[in-house]
Amino acid sequence: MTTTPNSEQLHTGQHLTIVKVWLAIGLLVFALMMIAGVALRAAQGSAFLTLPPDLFYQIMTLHGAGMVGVAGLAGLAVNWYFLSHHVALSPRILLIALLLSLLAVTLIIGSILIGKFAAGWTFLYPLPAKSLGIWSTAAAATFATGLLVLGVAFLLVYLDMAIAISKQYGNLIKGLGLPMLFGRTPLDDSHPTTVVASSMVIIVNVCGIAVGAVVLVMTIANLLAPSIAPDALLMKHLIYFFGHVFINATIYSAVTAVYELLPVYTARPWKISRPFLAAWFAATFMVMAVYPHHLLMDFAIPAWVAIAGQIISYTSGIPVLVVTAFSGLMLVYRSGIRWDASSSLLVLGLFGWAAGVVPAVIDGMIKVNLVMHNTMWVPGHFHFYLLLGLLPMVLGFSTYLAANGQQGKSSRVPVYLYSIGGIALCLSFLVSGAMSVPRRFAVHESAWQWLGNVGAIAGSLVLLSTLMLALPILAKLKNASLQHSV
Ligand code: HEM
Ligand SMILES: [Cu+2]
Repeated sequence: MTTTPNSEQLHTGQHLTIVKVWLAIGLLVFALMMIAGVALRAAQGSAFLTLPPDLFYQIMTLHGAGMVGVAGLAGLAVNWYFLSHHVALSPRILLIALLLSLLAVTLIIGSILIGKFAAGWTFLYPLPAKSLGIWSTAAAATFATGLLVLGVAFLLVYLDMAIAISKQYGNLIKGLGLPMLFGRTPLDDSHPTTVVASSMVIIVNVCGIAVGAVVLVMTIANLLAPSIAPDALLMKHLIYFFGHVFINATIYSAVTAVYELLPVYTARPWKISRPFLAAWFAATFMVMAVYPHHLLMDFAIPAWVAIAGQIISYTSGIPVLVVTAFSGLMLVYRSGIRWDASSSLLVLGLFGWAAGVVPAVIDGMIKVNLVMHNTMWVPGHFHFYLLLGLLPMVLGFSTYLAANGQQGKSSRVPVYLYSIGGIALCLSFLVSGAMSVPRRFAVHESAWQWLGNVGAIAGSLVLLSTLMLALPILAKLKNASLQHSV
Protein backbone atom coordinates (compact mmCIF):
# COMPACT_ATOMS: atom_id res chain seq x y z
CA MET A 1 0.00 0.00 0.00
CA THR A 2 1.30 3.46 -0.81
CA THR A 3 2.05 5.84 1.99
CA THR A 4 -0.41 8.55 2.86
CA PRO A 5 0.78 11.91 1.60
CA ASN A 6 1.57 14.34 4.30
CA SER A 7 -1.44 16.48 5.13
CA GLU A 8 0.53 19.72 4.99
CA GLN A 9 1.35 18.92 1.41
CA LEU A 10 -2.29 18.36 0.50
CA HIS A 11 -3.77 21.18 2.47
CA THR A 12 -3.38 24.42 0.67
CA GLY A 13 -5.08 27.59 1.86
CA GLN A 14 -7.44 27.20 -1.06
CA HIS A 15 -8.79 23.91 0.33
CA LEU A 16 -9.65 25.49 3.62
CA THR A 17 -11.18 28.63 2.14
CA ILE A 18 -13.67 26.74 0.01
CA VAL A 19 -14.66 24.47 2.88
CA LYS A 20 -15.18 27.58 5.04
CA VAL A 21 -17.37 29.32 2.46
CA TRP A 22 -19.27 26.10 1.97
CA LEU A 23 -19.86 25.69 5.73
CA ALA A 24 -20.83 29.32 6.23
CA ILE A 25 -23.49 29.12 3.52
CA GLY A 26 -24.61 25.78 4.92
CA LEU A 27 -25.09 27.12 8.46
CA LEU A 28 -27.07 30.12 7.19
CA VAL A 29 -29.34 27.89 5.11
CA PHE A 30 -29.88 25.55 8.08
CA ALA A 31 -30.97 28.53 10.18
CA LEU A 32 -33.28 29.89 7.47
CA MET A 33 -34.90 26.51 6.95
CA MET A 34 -35.40 26.23 10.71
CA ILE A 35 -37.43 29.43 10.60
CA ALA A 36 -39.58 27.75 7.95
CA GLY A 37 -39.84 24.64 10.16
CA VAL A 38 -40.93 26.65 13.19
CA ALA A 39 -43.59 28.36 11.05
CA LEU A 40 -44.91 24.95 9.95
CA ARG A 41 -45.07 23.54 13.47
CA ALA A 42 -46.63 26.76 14.76
CA ALA A 43 -49.29 26.60 12.04
CA GLN A 44 -50.13 23.08 13.21
CA GLY A 45 -50.72 24.53 16.65
CA SER A 46 -53.16 27.20 17.77
CA ALA A 47 -51.13 29.74 19.68
CA PHE A 48 -48.83 31.55 17.31
CA LEU A 49 -49.59 31.54 13.62
CA THR A 50 -52.04 30.49 10.94
CA LEU A 51 -50.97 29.76 7.39
CA PRO A 52 -53.29 29.30 4.42
CA PRO A 53 -52.92 25.68 3.24
CA ASP A 54 -51.34 26.55 -0.12
CA LEU A 55 -48.65 28.55 1.64
CA PHE A 56 -48.18 25.79 4.22
CA TYR A 57 -47.40 23.28 1.48
CA GLN A 58 -45.04 25.68 -0.26
CA ILE A 59 -43.14 26.21 2.97
CA MET A 60 -43.19 22.46 3.66
CA THR A 61 -41.70 21.82 0.23
CA LEU A 62 -39.10 24.54 0.80
CA HIS A 63 -38.21 23.23 4.26
CA GLY A 64 -37.97 19.61 3.06
CA ALA A 65 -35.97 20.27 -0.10
CA GLY A 66 -33.84 22.93 1.59
CA MET A 67 -32.98 20.79 4.61
CA VAL A 68 -32.28 17.65 2.62
CA GLY A 69 -30.16 19.61 0.15
CA VAL A 70 -28.17 21.50 2.76
CA ALA A 71 -27.75 18.35 4.87
CA GLY A 72 -26.24 16.70 1.81
CA LEU A 73 -23.96 19.64 1.08
CA ALA A 74 -22.82 20.03 4.68
CA GLY A 75 -22.13 16.29 4.98
CA LEU A 76 -20.17 16.46 1.76
CA ALA A 77 -18.11 19.42 2.99
CA VAL A 78 -17.16 17.60 6.20
CA ASN A 79 -16.32 14.44 4.31
CA TRP A 80 -14.31 16.35 1.68
CA TYR A 81 -12.32 18.20 4.30
CA PHE A 82 -11.17 15.06 6.06
CA LEU A 83 -10.69 13.03 2.91
CA SER A 84 -8.45 15.80 1.60
CA HIS A 85 -6.04 14.96 4.44
CA HIS A 86 -5.53 11.52 2.99
CA VAL A 87 -5.83 11.85 -0.79
CA ALA A 88 -5.29 14.68 -3.27
CA LEU A 89 -8.67 16.32 -3.99
CA SER A 90 -9.31 19.21 -6.34
CA PRO A 91 -10.48 22.45 -4.69
CA ARG A 92 -11.51 23.70 -8.12
CA ILE A 93 -14.06 20.91 -8.52
CA LEU A 94 -15.44 21.66 -5.07
CA LEU A 95 -15.79 25.29 -6.09
CA ILE A 96 -17.60 24.38 -9.32
CA ALA A 97 -19.90 22.13 -7.30
CA LEU A 98 -20.58 25.02 -4.94
CA LEU A 99 -21.53 27.31 -7.83
CA LEU A 100 -23.75 24.61 -9.35
CA SER A 101 -25.44 24.09 -5.98
CA LEU A 102 -26.16 27.80 -5.70
CA LEU A 103 -27.73 27.70 -9.17
CA ALA A 104 -29.78 24.68 -8.08
CA VAL A 105 -30.90 26.41 -4.90
CA THR A 106 -31.99 29.44 -6.92
CA LEU A 107 -34.06 27.25 -9.24
CA ILE A 108 -35.63 25.35 -6.35
CA ILE A 109 -36.44 28.44 -4.28
CA GLY A 110 -37.73 30.27 -7.35
CA SER A 111 -40.01 27.39 -8.31
CA ILE A 112 -41.51 27.40 -4.82
CA LEU A 113 -41.69 31.08 -3.89
CA ILE A 114 -42.44 32.49 -7.33
CA GLY A 115 -43.89 29.44 -9.09
CA LYS A 116 -45.82 28.27 -5.97
CA PHE A 117 -44.67 24.66 -6.42
CA ALA A 118 -45.89 22.74 -3.36
CA ALA A 119 -45.81 18.99 -4.09
CA GLY A 120 -43.30 18.20 -1.34
CA TRP A 121 -39.56 17.56 -1.71
CA THR A 122 -40.36 13.96 -2.71
CA PHE A 123 -42.15 15.24 -5.86
CA LEU A 124 -44.19 12.02 -5.84
CA TYR A 125 -45.40 11.27 -9.34
CA PRO A 126 -47.96 12.19 -10.69
CA LEU A 127 -48.55 14.98 -8.15
CA PRO A 128 -46.17 17.52 -9.74
CA ALA A 129 -48.33 17.39 -12.87
CA LYS A 130 -51.65 17.54 -10.98
CA SER A 131 -51.57 20.92 -9.30
CA LEU A 132 -55.28 21.75 -9.73
CA GLY A 133 -54.10 25.09 -11.04
CA ILE A 134 -52.06 26.03 -7.99
CA TRP A 135 -48.67 25.88 -9.70
CA SER A 136 -47.71 25.73 -13.36
CA THR A 137 -46.02 22.94 -15.28
CA ALA A 138 -43.06 25.27 -15.65
CA ALA A 139 -42.77 25.63 -11.87
CA ALA A 140 -42.76 21.86 -11.40
CA ALA A 141 -40.21 21.40 -14.19
CA THR A 142 -38.00 24.13 -12.67
CA PHE A 143 -38.08 22.39 -9.29
CA ALA A 144 -37.10 19.07 -10.87
CA THR A 145 -34.36 20.77 -12.91
CA GLY A 146 -32.98 22.35 -9.73
CA LEU A 147 -32.72 18.92 -8.10
CA LEU A 148 -31.02 17.56 -11.23
CA VAL A 149 -28.42 20.33 -11.18
CA LEU A 150 -27.78 19.63 -7.49
CA GLY A 151 -27.25 15.97 -8.37
CA VAL A 152 -24.70 16.92 -11.02
CA ALA A 153 -22.80 18.96 -8.43
CA PHE A 154 -22.61 15.96 -6.10
CA LEU A 155 -21.59 13.58 -8.87
CA LEU A 156 -18.72 15.86 -9.89
CA VAL A 157 -17.28 15.86 -6.38
CA TYR A 158 -17.80 12.10 -6.00
CA LEU A 159 -16.02 11.50 -9.28
CA ASP A 160 -13.04 13.53 -8.08
CA MET A 161 -13.07 11.67 -4.74
CA ALA A 162 -13.31 8.28 -6.46
CA ILE A 163 -10.40 9.06 -8.77
CA ALA A 164 -8.28 10.35 -5.87
CA ILE A 165 -9.01 7.29 -3.71
CA SER A 166 -8.25 5.00 -6.65
CA LYS A 167 -4.95 6.75 -7.30
CA GLN A 168 -3.92 6.36 -3.71
CA TYR A 169 -5.30 2.92 -2.85
CA GLY A 170 -5.98 1.19 -6.16
CA ASN A 171 -9.78 1.36 -6.33
CA LEU A 172 -12.89 1.93 -4.22
CA ILE A 173 -13.03 -1.74 -3.19
CA LYS A 174 -9.57 -1.37 -1.71
CA GLY A 175 -10.59 1.99 -0.25
CA LEU A 176 -13.41 0.14 1.49
CA GLY A 177 -10.77 -2.24 2.83
CA LEU A 178 -12.31 -5.42 1.41
CA PRO A 179 -9.00 -7.19 0.62
CA MET A 180 -8.09 -6.72 4.30
CA LEU A 181 -11.54 -7.84 5.46
CA PHE A 182 -11.33 -11.06 3.47
CA GLY A 183 -7.73 -11.77 4.41
CA ARG A 184 -6.23 -11.23 0.95
CA THR A 185 -3.87 -8.67 2.43
CA PRO A 186 -2.86 -8.25 6.09
CA LEU A 187 -4.80 -5.74 8.18
CA ASP A 188 -3.08 -2.39 7.88
CA ASP A 189 -4.42 -0.36 10.75
CA SER A 190 -3.02 2.86 9.33
CA HIS A 191 -5.71 2.65 6.62
CA PRO A 192 -7.84 5.73 7.40
CA THR A 193 -11.41 5.30 8.69
CA THR A 194 -12.37 8.30 6.54
CA VAL A 195 -11.26 6.52 3.37
CA VAL A 196 -13.47 3.53 4.27
CA ALA A 197 -16.48 5.76 4.96
CA SER A 198 -15.89 7.88 1.85
CA SER A 199 -15.64 4.83 -0.40
CA MET A 200 -18.96 3.55 0.93
CA VAL A 201 -20.63 6.93 0.52
CA ILE A 202 -19.39 7.28 -3.04
CA ILE A 203 -20.67 3.83 -4.02
CA VAL A 204 -24.14 4.18 -2.51
CA ASN A 205 -24.75 7.82 -3.29
CA VAL A 206 -23.64 7.61 -6.90
CA CYS A 207 -26.26 4.85 -7.27
CA GLY A 208 -28.81 6.93 -5.37
CA ILE A 209 -28.23 10.11 -7.35
CA ALA A 210 -28.13 8.25 -10.68
CA VAL A 211 -31.52 6.72 -9.93
CA GLY A 212 -32.72 10.16 -8.83
CA ALA A 213 -31.58 11.62 -12.14
CA VAL A 214 -33.49 8.95 -14.06
CA VAL A 215 -36.73 9.60 -12.20
CA LEU A 216 -36.31 13.38 -12.43
CA VAL A 217 -35.84 13.19 -16.17
CA MET A 218 -38.95 10.98 -16.41
CA THR A 219 -40.86 13.49 -14.27
CA ILE A 220 -39.80 16.37 -16.50
CA ALA A 221 -40.66 14.37 -19.63
CA ASN A 222 -44.12 13.71 -18.24
CA LEU A 223 -44.60 17.37 -17.37
CA LEU A 224 -43.63 18.51 -20.84
CA ALA A 225 -45.43 15.71 -22.70
CA PRO A 226 -48.23 14.23 -20.57
CA SER A 227 -48.63 11.38 -23.05
CA ILE A 228 -45.35 10.04 -21.64
CA ALA A 229 -46.92 8.50 -18.56
CA PRO A 230 -44.54 6.18 -16.72
CA ASP A 231 -45.77 3.53 -14.28
CA ALA A 232 -46.59 5.26 -10.99
CA LEU A 233 -45.35 2.42 -8.78
CA LEU A 234 -42.05 2.25 -10.64
CA MET A 235 -41.64 6.00 -10.16
CA LYS A 236 -42.33 5.65 -6.45
CA HIS A 237 -39.68 2.93 -6.14
CA LEU A 238 -37.12 5.09 -7.91
CA ILE A 239 -37.96 8.18 -5.86
CA TYR A 240 -37.74 6.41 -2.52
CA PHE A 241 -34.56 4.58 -3.45
CA PHE A 242 -33.02 7.96 -4.27
CA GLY A 243 -34.45 9.79 -1.27
CA HIS A 244 -33.62 7.08 1.25
CA VAL A 245 -30.05 6.57 0.04
CA PHE A 246 -29.36 10.30 -0.30
CA ILE A 247 -30.50 11.29 3.18
CA ASN A 248 -28.75 8.33 4.81
CA ALA A 249 -25.52 9.17 2.99
CA THR A 250 -25.50 12.58 4.69
CA ILE A 251 -24.90 10.91 8.05
CA TYR A 252 -22.39 8.41 6.72
CA SER A 253 -20.48 11.42 5.34
CA ALA A 254 -20.66 13.57 8.46
CA VAL A 255 -19.60 10.75 10.78
CA THR A 256 -16.06 11.22 9.44
CA ALA A 257 -15.92 14.24 11.78
CA VAL A 258 -16.48 11.90 14.72
CA TYR A 259 -13.85 9.45 13.47
CA GLU A 260 -11.26 12.15 12.96
CA LEU A 261 -11.89 14.54 15.84
CA LEU A 262 -12.76 12.32 18.83
CA PRO A 263 -9.27 10.76 18.65
CA VAL A 264 -7.79 14.26 18.82
CA TYR A 265 -9.85 15.02 21.93
CA THR A 266 -9.16 11.73 23.67
CA ALA A 267 -5.56 11.34 22.49
CA ARG A 268 -6.44 7.80 21.46
CA PRO A 269 -6.33 6.63 17.84
CA TRP A 270 -9.45 5.38 16.06
CA LYS A 271 -8.08 2.53 14.02
CA ILE A 272 -9.81 0.28 11.57
CA SER A 273 -10.44 -3.35 12.55
CA ARG A 274 -12.14 -6.31 10.85
CA PRO A 275 -15.49 -5.59 12.58
CA PHE A 276 -15.22 -1.97 11.43
CA LEU A 277 -14.57 -2.99 7.83
CA ALA A 278 -17.29 -5.66 7.96
CA ALA A 279 -19.80 -3.12 9.26
CA TRP A 280 -19.10 -0.64 6.48
CA PHE A 281 -19.17 -3.40 3.88
CA ALA A 282 -22.56 -4.60 5.14
CA ALA A 283 -23.92 -1.07 5.28
CA THR A 284 -22.98 -0.52 1.65
CA PHE A 285 -25.56 -3.07 0.58
CA MET A 286 -28.10 -2.65 3.31
CA VAL A 287 -28.53 1.08 2.88
CA MET A 288 -29.54 0.43 -0.69
CA ALA A 289 -31.64 -2.66 0.02
CA VAL A 290 -33.94 -1.29 2.73
CA TYR A 291 -35.74 1.38 0.80
CA PRO A 292 -38.92 -0.79 0.41
CA HIS A 293 -39.76 0.19 4.01
CA HIS A 294 -41.21 3.30 2.36
CA LEU A 295 -43.58 1.14 0.32
CA LEU A 296 -44.89 -1.25 2.94
CA MET A 297 -48.47 -0.09 2.38
CA ASP A 298 -48.34 -0.52 -1.40
CA PHE A 299 -50.37 -3.67 -1.82
CA ALA A 300 -49.15 -3.99 -5.40
CA ILE A 301 -45.57 -4.78 -4.42
CA PRO A 302 -44.77 -8.48 -4.01
CA ALA A 303 -44.98 -9.63 -0.38
CA TRP A 304 -41.38 -10.84 -0.40
CA VAL A 305 -40.15 -7.34 -1.22
CA ALA A 306 -42.01 -5.88 1.75
CA ILE A 307 -40.82 -8.67 4.04
CA ALA A 308 -37.23 -8.27 2.88
CA GLY A 309 -37.58 -4.52 3.44
CA GLN A 310 -38.74 -5.17 6.99
CA ILE A 311 -36.02 -7.66 7.86
CA ILE A 312 -33.20 -5.62 6.40
CA SER A 313 -34.60 -2.54 8.14
CA TYR A 314 -33.93 -4.18 11.49
CA THR A 315 -30.36 -4.73 10.59
CA SER A 316 -29.52 -1.84 8.26
CA GLY A 317 -27.53 0.92 9.78
CA ILE A 318 -27.08 -1.12 12.89
CA PRO A 319 -23.62 -2.53 12.03
CA VAL A 320 -21.99 0.83 11.40
CA LEU A 321 -23.92 2.42 14.19
CA VAL A 322 -22.97 -0.21 16.75
CA VAL A 323 -19.35 -0.22 15.70
CA THR A 324 -19.24 3.59 15.69
CA ALA A 325 -21.18 4.16 18.91
CA PHE A 326 -19.33 1.39 20.74
CA SER A 327 -15.87 2.44 19.58
CA GLY A 328 -16.79 6.09 20.22
CA LEU A 329 -17.78 5.34 23.80
CA MET A 330 -14.69 3.20 24.33
CA LEU A 331 -12.58 6.06 23.05
CA VAL A 332 -14.22 8.56 25.41
CA TYR A 333 -14.36 6.25 28.46
CA ARG A 334 -11.78 7.32 31.05
CA SER A 335 -9.85 9.23 28.43
CA GLY A 336 -9.90 12.51 30.33
CA ILE A 337 -11.57 14.05 27.25
CA ARG A 338 -12.00 17.81 27.40
CA TRP A 339 -15.68 18.64 27.08
CA ASP A 340 -16.07 21.78 25.04
CA ALA A 341 -18.79 22.73 22.59
CA SER A 342 -17.27 20.77 19.76
CA SER A 343 -16.63 17.48 21.57
CA SER A 344 -20.07 17.68 23.23
CA LEU A 345 -21.72 18.19 19.85
CA LEU A 346 -19.87 15.26 18.31
CA VAL A 347 -20.94 12.93 21.10
CA LEU A 348 -24.48 14.34 20.94
CA GLY A 349 -24.39 13.47 17.24
CA LEU A 350 -23.54 9.86 18.04
CA PHE A 351 -26.37 9.71 20.58
CA GLY A 352 -28.92 11.28 18.23
CA TRP A 353 -28.00 8.94 15.42
CA ALA A 354 -28.21 5.88 17.68
CA ALA A 355 -31.45 6.90 19.38
CA GLY A 356 -33.07 8.01 16.11
CA VAL A 357 -32.66 4.57 14.64
CA VAL A 358 -34.98 3.07 17.29
CA PRO A 359 -38.23 4.76 16.13
CA ALA A 360 -37.09 4.17 12.55
CA VAL A 361 -36.78 0.43 13.04
CA ILE A 362 -40.12 0.33 14.85
CA ASP A 363 -41.81 1.98 11.89
CA GLY A 364 -40.04 -0.40 9.52
CA MET A 365 -42.16 -3.28 10.87
CA ILE A 366 -45.10 -4.05 8.62
CA LYS A 367 -47.54 -4.52 11.51
CA VAL A 368 -46.58 -1.17 13.03
CA ASN A 369 -46.49 0.54 9.67
CA LEU A 370 -50.14 -0.41 9.15
CA VAL A 371 -50.92 2.11 11.91
CA MET A 372 -47.99 4.52 11.81
CA HIS A 373 -47.63 5.00 8.05
CA ASN A 374 -47.85 8.68 7.18
CA THR A 375 -48.37 9.74 10.76
CA MET A 376 -46.21 12.29 12.58
CA TRP A 377 -44.16 9.31 13.78
CA VAL A 378 -42.27 9.55 10.49
CA PRO A 379 -41.08 13.17 10.82
CA GLY A 380 -40.45 12.21 14.49
CA HIS A 381 -37.87 9.60 13.64
CA PHE A 382 -36.10 11.43 10.86
CA HIS A 383 -35.91 14.75 12.70
CA PHE A 384 -34.35 12.75 15.53
CA TYR A 385 -31.39 11.52 13.58
CA LEU A 386 -31.03 14.59 11.40
CA LEU A 387 -31.55 17.26 14.06
CA LEU A 388 -29.80 15.39 16.89
CA GLY A 389 -27.42 13.24 14.85
CA LEU A 390 -26.33 14.83 11.59
CA LEU A 391 -26.56 18.52 12.48
CA PRO A 392 -24.58 18.26 15.75
CA MET A 393 -21.83 16.47 13.81
CA VAL A 394 -21.73 19.33 11.29
CA LEU A 395 -21.91 21.98 14.04
CA GLY A 396 -19.28 20.16 16.09
CA PHE A 397 -16.93 20.12 13.13
CA SER A 398 -17.58 23.78 12.27
CA THR A 399 -17.10 24.88 15.87
CA TYR A 400 -13.85 22.97 16.01
CA LEU A 401 -12.62 24.45 12.77
CA ALA A 402 -13.57 28.01 13.72
CA ALA A 403 -12.32 27.96 17.31
CA ASN A 404 -8.62 27.45 16.64
CA GLY A 405 -8.52 25.42 19.84
CA GLN A 406 -9.92 28.30 21.92
CA GLN A 407 -13.20 26.99 23.32
CA GLY A 408 -14.14 27.95 26.87
CA LYS A 409 -16.45 26.02 29.19
CA SER A 410 -19.29 28.50 28.74
CA SER A 411 -19.36 27.55 25.09
CA ARG A 412 -21.33 24.46 26.07
CA VAL A 413 -24.49 26.37 27.09
CA PRO A 414 -25.92 26.50 23.56
CA VAL A 415 -25.28 22.77 23.22
CA TYR A 416 -27.50 22.08 26.25
CA LEU A 417 -30.23 24.37 24.90
CA TYR A 418 -29.97 22.72 21.51
CA SER A 419 -30.27 19.24 23.01
CA ILE A 420 -33.29 20.16 25.11
CA GLY A 421 -35.03 21.93 22.23
CA GLY A 422 -34.20 19.17 19.78
CA ILE A 423 -35.44 16.36 22.00
CA ALA A 424 -38.63 18.27 22.85
CA LEU A 425 -39.32 18.97 19.17
CA CYS A 426 -38.82 15.33 18.23
CA LEU A 427 -41.05 14.23 21.10
CA SER A 428 -43.74 16.64 19.87
CA PHE A 429 -43.64 14.73 16.58
CA LEU A 430 -43.36 11.23 18.08
CA VAL A 431 -46.14 11.75 20.62
CA SER A 432 -48.35 13.10 17.83
CA GLY A 433 -47.47 10.02 15.80
CA ALA A 434 -48.35 7.71 18.66
CA MET A 435 -51.74 9.49 18.76
CA SER A 436 -52.12 8.74 15.02
CA VAL A 437 -51.91 12.40 14.00
CA PRO A 438 -51.32 12.39 10.22
CA ARG A 439 -48.17 13.96 8.81
CA ARG A 440 -48.25 16.69 6.14
CA PHE A 441 -51.54 18.17 7.33
CA ALA A 442 -51.67 21.96 7.12
CA VAL A 443 -54.45 22.23 9.67
CA HIS A 444 -54.69 20.10 12.79
CA GLU A 445 -57.71 19.01 14.86
CA SER A 446 -57.99 21.08 18.03
CA ALA A 447 -57.15 18.02 20.16
CA TRP A 448 -53.73 17.80 18.47
CA GLN A 449 -52.86 21.47 18.47
CA TRP A 450 -51.13 21.65 21.86
CA LEU A 451 -48.42 19.44 20.40
CA GLY A 452 -47.97 21.95 17.59
CA ASN A 453 -47.55 24.69 20.17
CA VAL A 454 -45.02 22.65 22.13
CA GLY A 455 -43.16 21.86 18.91
CA ALA A 456 -43.09 25.51 17.86
CA ILE A 457 -41.59 26.57 21.20
CA ALA A 458 -39.09 23.72 21.12
CA GLY A 459 -38.22 24.54 17.50
CA SER A 460 -37.62 28.18 18.43
CA LEU A 461 -35.19 27.02 21.11
CA VAL A 462 -33.39 24.92 18.50
CA LEU A 463 -33.24 27.91 16.17
CA LEU A 464 -31.96 30.19 18.91
CA SER A 465 -29.27 27.80 20.09
CA THR A 466 -28.24 27.09 16.50
CA LEU A 467 -27.71 30.83 16.04
CA MET A 468 -25.78 30.97 19.32
CA LEU A 469 -23.47 28.31 17.89
CA ALA A 470 -23.42 29.45 14.27
CA LEU A 471 -22.90 33.19 14.65
CA PRO A 472 -19.60 32.92 16.55
CA ILE A 473 -18.51 30.30 14.01
CA LEU A 474 -19.30 32.68 11.16
CA ALA A 475 -17.43 35.49 12.92
CA LYS A 476 -14.33 33.38 13.54
CA LEU A 477 -14.30 31.16 10.50
CA LYS A 478 -12.44 33.63 8.32
CA ASN A 479 -9.33 33.51 10.49
CA ALA A 480 -9.46 29.81 11.22
CA SER A 481 -6.28 28.07 10.24
CA LEU A 482 -6.28 25.12 12.56
CA GLN A 483 -5.88 21.65 11.22
CA HIS A 484 -5.51 18.74 13.57
CA SER A 485 -4.93 19.67 17.16
CA VAL A 486 -7.01 20.85 20.09
C1 HEM B 1 -36.07 24.06 14.20
C2 HEM B 1 -35.97 22.90 13.65
C3 HEM B 1 -37.05 22.25 12.81
C4 HEM B 1 -38.41 22.38 12.88
C5 HEM B 1 -39.23 23.24 13.83
C6 HEM B 1 -38.98 21.52 11.85
C7 HEM B 1 -40.34 21.37 11.60
C8 HEM B 1 -40.91 20.60 10.61
C9 HEM B 1 -42.31 20.41 10.38
C10 HEM B 1 -43.43 21.02 11.22
C11 HEM B 1 -42.46 19.58 9.32
C12 HEM B 1 -43.78 19.08 8.71
C13 HEM B 1 -44.26 17.87 9.47
C14 HEM B 1 -45.48 17.25 8.85
O1 HEM B 1 -46.60 17.68 9.15
O2 HEM B 1 -45.34 16.30 8.06
C15 HEM B 1 -41.14 19.23 8.86
C16 HEM B 1 -40.86 18.39 7.80
C17 HEM B 1 -39.59 18.06 7.39
N1 HEM B 1 -38.40 18.45 7.97
FE1 HEM B 1 -38.16 19.67 9.57
N2 HEM B 1 -37.96 20.90 11.19
C18 HEM B 1 -36.77 21.31 11.75
C19 HEM B 1 -35.50 20.88 11.38
C20 HEM B 1 -35.22 20.02 10.33
C21 HEM B 1 -33.90 19.55 9.98
C22 HEM B 1 -32.61 19.93 10.70
C23 HEM B 1 -34.06 18.74 8.89
C24 HEM B 1 -33.02 18.00 8.08
C25 HEM B 1 -31.73 18.16 8.14
C26 HEM B 1 -35.47 18.70 8.56
C27 HEM B 1 -36.02 18.00 7.51
C28 HEM B 1 -37.37 17.90 7.24
C29 HEM B 1 -37.91 17.12 6.16
C30 HEM B 1 -37.13 16.31 5.13
C31 HEM B 1 -39.31 17.22 6.24
C32 HEM B 1 -40.34 16.53 5.34
C33 HEM B 1 -41.05 17.44 4.43
C34 HEM B 1 -42.13 16.65 3.72
O3 HEM B 1 -42.87 15.90 4.38
O4 HEM B 1 -42.19 16.76 2.49
N3 HEM B 1 -36.15 19.48 9.46
N4 HEM B 1 -40.20 19.86 9.67
CU1 LIG C 1 -35.78 4.97 4.35
